[in-house]
Amino acid sequence: MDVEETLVLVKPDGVARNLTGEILRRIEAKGYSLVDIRMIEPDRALLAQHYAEHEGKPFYEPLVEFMLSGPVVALRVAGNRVIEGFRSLAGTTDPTTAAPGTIRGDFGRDWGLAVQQNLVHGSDSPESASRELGLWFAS
Ligand code: RTP
Ligand code: MG
Repeated sequence: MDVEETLVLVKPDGVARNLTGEILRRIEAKGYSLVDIRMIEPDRALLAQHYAEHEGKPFYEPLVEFMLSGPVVALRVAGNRVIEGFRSLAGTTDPTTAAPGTIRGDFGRDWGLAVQQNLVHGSDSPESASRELGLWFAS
């Protein structure tokens, strides 16, 4: 067994479209466990830390504006190989080409905006998961 924890965010589009329950249902149906949950209105400082790797990229500012547009639901999720497993449930970044059956493939929308509204974030490595869980579940 390789039990891990990962940070999942239901982004503002997912919360606004009432998809939080559907996303959590898929996570639990896969066999992963919900360890903690918080609804958060992130500020720029939190988002700057969370998205530090993307600073300077063309989509960075629109991404931050999108993430400031409404509340986010943060999930601490545990399970065997859950970091890779959740990213598989989420599908690829671009919702237009994400496979049907994935969260982004089934529900994500590309309105031609600078940032796709792709509903969820999932940590991409054990190091990212540890760092991001510390940011979103601080204190
Ligand atoms: P995430 O971090 O949200 O789980 O998504 P990801 O790994 O699939 O994508 P990443 O490359 O880390 O990008 C973070 C988020 O930035 C937005 N993005 N827009 N317009 C673009 O080309 C573009 N590229 C990335 C998406 O919201 C993506 O989830
Ligand atoms: Mg990423």
